[in-house]
Amino acid sequence: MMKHNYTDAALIVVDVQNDFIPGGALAVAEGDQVVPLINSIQEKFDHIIATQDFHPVDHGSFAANHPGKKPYDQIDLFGLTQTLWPVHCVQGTEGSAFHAGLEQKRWEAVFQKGKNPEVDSYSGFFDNARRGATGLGDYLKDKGIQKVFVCGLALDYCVKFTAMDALSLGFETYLISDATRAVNIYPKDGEKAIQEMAESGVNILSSKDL
Ligand code: VGL
Ligand code: ZN
Repeated sequence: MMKHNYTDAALIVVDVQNDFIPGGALAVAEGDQVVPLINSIQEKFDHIIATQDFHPVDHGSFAANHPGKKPYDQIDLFGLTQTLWPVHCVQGTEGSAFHAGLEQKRWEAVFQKGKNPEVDSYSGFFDNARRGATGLGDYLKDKGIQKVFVCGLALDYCVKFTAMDALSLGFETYLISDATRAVNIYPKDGEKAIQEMAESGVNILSSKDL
């Protein structure tokens, strides 16, 4: 694997927040294991951006807001199929905070998402209906970024959607496959996500190849 030139590259650290860490409300198995790895990966990049899942307590993706429904059920939410989640990453709570061991000193910006109660937002760029943009795409273009490297949580949701949107916006897109973990509601969801990304043109690499 060729070593990269990072002047026109950005690292996007997706949703490394307490609620996605073992012990959190929507725990991702081994989610804590990406933290030291992401800290060392950050040293390679001049541009580091983070995303933060940041829901109001009345968010439509929470099973608790749909009487009779339970987490991981699917519903129609204003015309889109929505997987229902445990209450997680509520604005201002400890669960929404970044993991305490995650290095944040060199972050340029944090893009919050999932604030509209009527639509979920897995991607750091757009909500799931693609009605609203966070500004991340324009931010990266304004900085002259051409390559986007994605890591964080969770592989089968927010990491995948962020990488796919980066690709659709014309960025050369890379998944750092050892710096992410999957929710795996169904076994192999993580593997399938990698396959789907690879087939779409996302470059899959390991942190040792950076
Ligand atoms: C995520 C489910 C719900 C994620 C966020 O960060 O992958 N997954 N909200
Ligand atoms: Zn969420």
